Amino acid sequence: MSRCGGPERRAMFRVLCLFAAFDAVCLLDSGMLFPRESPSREVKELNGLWDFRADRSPNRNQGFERAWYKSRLAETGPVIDMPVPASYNDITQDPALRNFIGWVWYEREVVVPARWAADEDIRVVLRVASAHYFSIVWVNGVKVAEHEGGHLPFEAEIGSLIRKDPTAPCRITIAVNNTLTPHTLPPGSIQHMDDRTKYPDGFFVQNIYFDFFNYAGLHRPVVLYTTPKAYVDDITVVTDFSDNTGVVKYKVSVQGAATATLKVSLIDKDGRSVASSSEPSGVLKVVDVKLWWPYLMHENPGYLYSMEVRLIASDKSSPYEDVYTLPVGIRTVNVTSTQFLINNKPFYFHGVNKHEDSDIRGKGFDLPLIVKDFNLLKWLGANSFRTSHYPYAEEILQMCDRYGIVVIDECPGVGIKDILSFGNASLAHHLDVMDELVRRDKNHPSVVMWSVANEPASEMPPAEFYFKTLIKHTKDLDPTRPVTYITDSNYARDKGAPFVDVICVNSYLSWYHDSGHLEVIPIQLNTQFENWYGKYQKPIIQTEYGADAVSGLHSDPPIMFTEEYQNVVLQSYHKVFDQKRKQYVIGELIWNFADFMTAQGITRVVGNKKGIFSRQRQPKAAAFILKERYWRLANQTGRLPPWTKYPCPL
Ligand code: BDP
Repeated sequence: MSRCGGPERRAMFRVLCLFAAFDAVCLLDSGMLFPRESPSREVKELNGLWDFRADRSPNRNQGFERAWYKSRLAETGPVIDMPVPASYNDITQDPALRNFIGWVWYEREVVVPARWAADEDIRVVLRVASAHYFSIVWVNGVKVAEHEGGHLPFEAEIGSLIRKDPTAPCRITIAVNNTLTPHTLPPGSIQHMDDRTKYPDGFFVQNIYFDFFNYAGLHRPVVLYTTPKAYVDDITVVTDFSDNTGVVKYKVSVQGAATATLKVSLIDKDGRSVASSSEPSGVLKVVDVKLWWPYLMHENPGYLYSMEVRLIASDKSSPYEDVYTLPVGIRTVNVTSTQFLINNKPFYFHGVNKHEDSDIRGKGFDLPLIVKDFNLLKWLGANSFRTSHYPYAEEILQMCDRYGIVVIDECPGVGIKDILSFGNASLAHHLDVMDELVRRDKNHPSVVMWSVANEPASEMPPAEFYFKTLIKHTKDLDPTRPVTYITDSNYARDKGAPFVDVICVNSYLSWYHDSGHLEVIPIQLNTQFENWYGKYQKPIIQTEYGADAVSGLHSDPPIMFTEEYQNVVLQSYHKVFDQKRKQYVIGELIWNFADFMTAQGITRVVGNKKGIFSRQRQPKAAAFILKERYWRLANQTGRLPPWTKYPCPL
């Protein structure tokens, strides 16, 4: 099983970091490079239909008792078709599966190319990009991996198992359990209802403290990929520039070779090599550098070089060669007491909060939806988003890199409300998750800040130690990016704010408080900003604000849940933002980009309706208000070429 290490490794890791900040990110015990094809690597996607069965036994344990992984799933009971990637919840007509809690079983037989099995010098790696929440993986009945956490990838090398019987099909079984406990991220709890006058036998519910549906299953691609025995295991880049010379500090880690020769080349978009080295770590200098700029801040946003790492290992008779190519954007990020600087220029976040969420697929990875969303972001003039409330698919971050969309990368620390979730077990897991997140996303130029949590109960006494430790750990992992968490607590009682680099505040004025009273927004929002800035003198992002609006519901004068009310809430906030962005407010992210599914409850009408687009990505009136504003802001705060002068050409 390949996971970031436990407490001992972390202790060692922290000590080392004090001495070598740059090395810090390289010390995770193995890399998690995105699987890419290259002359030395093949990728085989296992997306498609898998056999599926939910374990409906009372203790949800029959699959283990009867060892469902030992033979074909269809031999131990009924199976249904389940698409991968997708959440399983909305695929069938069965309400029990929609709301299922416990183990579900996926299985698929794969034909492995004969040469993969024949060649002992090929590593065959099984990679699961996201299985929510806890998973166990078997290959031909042998357990190969176990992973906790629903949003980050894990891998297992399975070459030796395939070689045991190269002619047999390779049967992959994945059991996934969506049960959340006070120590998982996000936390939850199971409540058994034992009053038999009210509830049927065995009745229990999953309590969650976050506002989105707890979709589950194999959410992102499952792939097999190969590398040679000696291979590039990880690459870390940190970039800088001075005048017009770009600086790429890099470190390559190699596995499987006692001795190896490396060739590292940085190649520009025209295919020219602009710098090279043969050292495993070093500095590449790029003359006349083309910096990575955010969308609408430069006429050529999202410029990426390719770092080609070529490894030749010759510890055997025949040399191995491995080639891995990493996209690299050269940019810097800095924070002052009033500004967020990208490439030393003030950057104002005008963007959105999103969810991975859509009809039928739930949280399943879906390229048509993803590309549509990027087209909507461009249309809107949004330059940024936050991955509320968990890490998104790597393919989404790759698009952000290419489009120049700036990302606040959030871990699944949402709904940390219970005192039990501030204990040592929770903190240890939270540190592990940050290890995994930074390991996966450290090289994306689009990622400019880490968010370690959303709206925790940060006024509770243990929050001080918890966030001090967590934020320090994250800074040790990556000294190059600011770290924050998102707060909705009171500025005077918030225990973690002293440790964050940027204050990120959520507020729902005239919605959850003073409902219907739009007139309170200017005064209360002004007070909110003055209080936070007055106490901490750190720049502030309004990371959430908004109001539910049911598409097509109208009322003038505006009343709650109509498109008009949502408009006025937004416009009232905008007036205050326009005053405060001259001082220390450095961004505004609307809640939410699109309507999304939630648990059922009396405040949600088939989900949360605070989207400026419907769940089907059709605009509400608010989308046009925001579009007008964002393009205007881009013209005032960005450096746009004449062709993008407002009104936008789209
Ligand atoms: C915020 C949460 C977000 C919710 C939103 C809302 O961060 O997850 O969806 O409130 O209530 O507090 O719409």
